[in-house]
Amino acid sequence: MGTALVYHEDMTATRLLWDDPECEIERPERLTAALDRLRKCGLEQRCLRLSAREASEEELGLVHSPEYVSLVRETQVLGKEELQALSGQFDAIYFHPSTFHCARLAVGAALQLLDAVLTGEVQNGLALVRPPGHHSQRAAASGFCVFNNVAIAAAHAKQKHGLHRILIVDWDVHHGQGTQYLFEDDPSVLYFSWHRYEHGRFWPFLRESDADAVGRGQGLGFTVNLPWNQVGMGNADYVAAFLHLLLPLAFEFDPELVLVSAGFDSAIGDPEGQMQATPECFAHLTQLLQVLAGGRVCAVLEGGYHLESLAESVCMTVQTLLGDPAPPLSGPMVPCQSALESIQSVCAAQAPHWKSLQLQDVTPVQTSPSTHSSEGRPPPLLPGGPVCKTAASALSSLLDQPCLHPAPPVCPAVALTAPDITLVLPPDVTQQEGSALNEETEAWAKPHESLAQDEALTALGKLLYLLDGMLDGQVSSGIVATPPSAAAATLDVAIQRGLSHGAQRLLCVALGQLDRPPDLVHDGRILWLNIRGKEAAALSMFQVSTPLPVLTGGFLSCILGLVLPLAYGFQPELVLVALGPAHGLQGPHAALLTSMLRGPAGGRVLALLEEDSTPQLAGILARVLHGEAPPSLGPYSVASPEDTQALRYLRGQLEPQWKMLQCRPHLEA
Ligand code: Q9C
Ligand code: ZN
Repeated sequence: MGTALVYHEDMTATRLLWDDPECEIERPERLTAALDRLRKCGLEQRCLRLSAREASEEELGLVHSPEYVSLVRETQVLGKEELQALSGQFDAIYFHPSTFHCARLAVGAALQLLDAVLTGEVQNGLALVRPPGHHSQRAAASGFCVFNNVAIAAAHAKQKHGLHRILIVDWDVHHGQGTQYLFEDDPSVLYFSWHRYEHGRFWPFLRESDADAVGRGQGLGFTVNLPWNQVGMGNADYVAAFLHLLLPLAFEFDPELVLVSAGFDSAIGDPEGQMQATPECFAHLTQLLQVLAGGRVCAVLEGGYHLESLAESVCMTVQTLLGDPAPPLSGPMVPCQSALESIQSVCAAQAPHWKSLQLQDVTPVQTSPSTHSSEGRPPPLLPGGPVCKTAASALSSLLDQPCLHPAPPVCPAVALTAPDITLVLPPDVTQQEGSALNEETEAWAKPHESLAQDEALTALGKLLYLLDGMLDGQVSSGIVATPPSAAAATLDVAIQRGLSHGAQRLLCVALGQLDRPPDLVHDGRILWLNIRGKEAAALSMFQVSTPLPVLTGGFLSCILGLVLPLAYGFQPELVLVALGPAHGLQGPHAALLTSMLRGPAGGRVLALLEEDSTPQLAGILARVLHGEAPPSLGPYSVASPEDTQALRYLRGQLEPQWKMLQCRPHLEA
C-alpha cells in the first residue's frame, strides 16, 4: 500500500544565530544528510513524496495555549538580540526568524502523514522534520522543540478521525516529557518512552522520567517510562525492552495507530545519547511495531545529532517501512544487567495496570557467582573510555560503505501445489521451478517412504528449488505446500539440504504433530522448537517443546517471551516454519508468528504448510513474507495458568543459556 515520506526544504531554514554549545548540535544538515542518504540508497524514490504544509493555528491549539502560539508567532519579527533573550527564558531552545514557519511545517508534515495513513492512501510513513517536538509542552518550548508535532498528530487522530487508542513510541534517547504531560491523564493515548536517565543525572533531570511515573487519574498505566541508568545500551537491550515490555503492553492495548517519536540520538555515535545500538536496530524496532495496528505506523523525526549515524538509521527505518526485511543485528545478543534492572522496575511499576505483565515473575533470579561471571558483556564505560572508542571504530567501519542495503530487495517466492491459490510469483522462479524436479530431488526423497508419491515429489522439488534460492540469496523467503502425509519428511529434507548447503544456524519452528527428525545432528547448528509438544520440555538448549497456548494472550507470551528471544539469541541464517498436521493455528496467529520470525533471520523464512490448508492461510502467509502487516489479533485475552506455567518453566530452564529470555536481573547468590 506504500510508504509516505513527508518533507519540505524550508525546514532547513531555522538555525542557531549565536554561540551556544548546548544548542549547536540541532542544525539544518540533520535533514539534508538524512534526505541525501535516502536518495543515494534509492529509498526516497520508492516512497510517495509529500510536500509538507503548514499547520493551522487551530491545529496548534489542539495541544498548545493561544498565548504560547502568539509568543512563537511574534518571534518572526524579532532581531537577533531579542531572539536570544527570549530563547534564554526556555531550557535548551533557540529561536530564529524562520522558527515559526518551520515549526508549523513540522506539525503540518506530521498531520499530512497521519491523514495519508488514516485515509488509506499509504500504509505507513516518515515525516522528516525540524524543529523536533517531544519536549514541547502546552505553553513552553524545551530541548530544541517548539510545537509538539507528535502530540498534535495524536490529538488530531482522536478529534478528526475518531480514533480511540493511539500508541506513541518514543525511541529518542531523551524523555519526551512534553508528550507525557500532554497525555498523562488520557487513557486513549499510551505513551512509551525509553531514555538516558542515569538515576536522574541526565537532562531534563526530572523525577517524573522514572519508571514509577505511570500516569494519573483515568490515565494510570498509560504512561510507560523506561529509564536507562547507564550509557552504552545496545541492540540486545533495545530488542529485549520491546519483546518483554513494550510489545506485551501494546498487544494488550490493541492500538488503532502507532506514532513513533523517532529520535535517532539513541543510536551509536550520537554525542547526546552515548548508546551503542547500530542503525540496523531501528529496522528491527520498526519491524516489531509494524505487527501492531494493522501496520499503520507514522514515524516523525525527533533528535539524532551524529549525521552519519542519523542518516543510516533513517534509511533503516524507511527501508523497513517499505516492507524490506531488517538486516541481521550485529554483536552479542545479551542484554546487560543495568538494562534488565530497568526493564524489571518498569514491569513492577506497571504490573498493577496490565494483565500481560502479570505473567512475569518480578523477583530477581538467583544464580551462582560462577554462572554470573561468565555472562554478559563488560559494563559500559564513561564517555572517552574504551567503549566509546570501540563504538566509534565500529561506527566508522559500518559507515565506510556508502550504501549498505541497496534497493530493490530480493523478492519472496511462493511455490504452491494447490491449484486454487492464485498468487503473484516472481517469473524466474515459476518458470524454472519444474526443472528442480530432477534426479537430485529423487535422491533426497529416496530415504523417505512418504515422499515416493508424485505429489510429494513435486512439492519437494519446489521446496528444494526455493531453499537453494534462499541460501544463495536470490530469493528472500518462500512458501511450500506439501501433502499432509509428507510434511515431516519434507521438513527433514529441508533441514538436511540446509545443512549440506553449509548453513551454520537453522531455526526450525514446528507446529503441530511434527517430531524432530531422529537422525538430526546435535551440534548446535539446529535449534528445534516444537509448539504443541505434549508438555513443556527443554531436552537441550537446542531442542525445546511447548504446548500450543490456547488463548491470544498465551500465544503472544509464547511468541514474545520464548520464540523470539530464542530466535534473536540464535541469529539463524534461515528459519523454517512448518505448520504440520493438527497445528491448530488460526490465520492471524500463524501470520503474526511468521511475520515476526522474519526479524531474527534477515527475512529468510521458509514456510511449509499442508496442501489442504485454506487458500486464505497461504495467501496471508505470502503477504506477510512479502512485508505486509499481519491482521490484528483483536481484543486481548489473558493467558491460561497452564500456558503461563509452561512458559515460566521453560524460561527457567533455558535462561542460563539463552540470555535474551531474561527480563529481570540476576542476583549474586
Ligand atoms: N548534554 C531532542 O533530542 N541538552 N532534544 C542536553 C546534555 C538538551 C534534546 C544537554 C537536549 C535536547 C529532541
Ligand atoms: Zn533526543
